[in-house]
Amino acid sequence: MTNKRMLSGALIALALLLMSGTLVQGAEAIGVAITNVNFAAPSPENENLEGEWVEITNKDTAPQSLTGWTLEDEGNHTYTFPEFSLNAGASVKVHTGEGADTARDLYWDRSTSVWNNGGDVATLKDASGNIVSSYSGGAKEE
Ligand SMILES: [Ca+2]
Repeated sequence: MTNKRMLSGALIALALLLMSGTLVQGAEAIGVAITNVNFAAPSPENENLEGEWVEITNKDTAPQSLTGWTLEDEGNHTYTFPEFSLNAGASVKVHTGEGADTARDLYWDRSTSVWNNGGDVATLKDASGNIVSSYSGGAKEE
C-alpha cells in the first residue's frame, strides 16, 4: 500500500467517524415526531375540545422526556409539557380541552379551539426551543 492510499483510507475513516457522530447526536430528537392530528372537533367545537388533538409518538427504543417541550400552532398558541416521559414506542395525545393528564392523554385545559379546521401547522420543539417535528394538516379537500 502506498502512502497516498493509506492517507485516503485514513480520510475516509475520519469522514465515517464524523458522520456517525452526527447521527448519534441527532438520534434523540429524530425518535420523537408528531404522527397524527385532529384539528376539527365535533361541532360545536368549543364544547368538544377533547376531540381536538395532536398525537406525538416516540419511535425510539428508549424513553424520551418531553418535560418543558412545547407544541405551537401558527397563531403562536403555545402548550408547554409538564413533567412527562414518553415510553419507547408509545404515543400521547395533547387535547385542547380540559381533563386529567395520563400517560396517553395530556390536556391543554383551554376553553376555546386552537387548531384551525381549514388548515394549520403543529410544531413540536424541545426544551431548548429546537424544532423536533412539524405537521401540516386540517385543510379539507373540496
Ligand atoms: Ca379546530
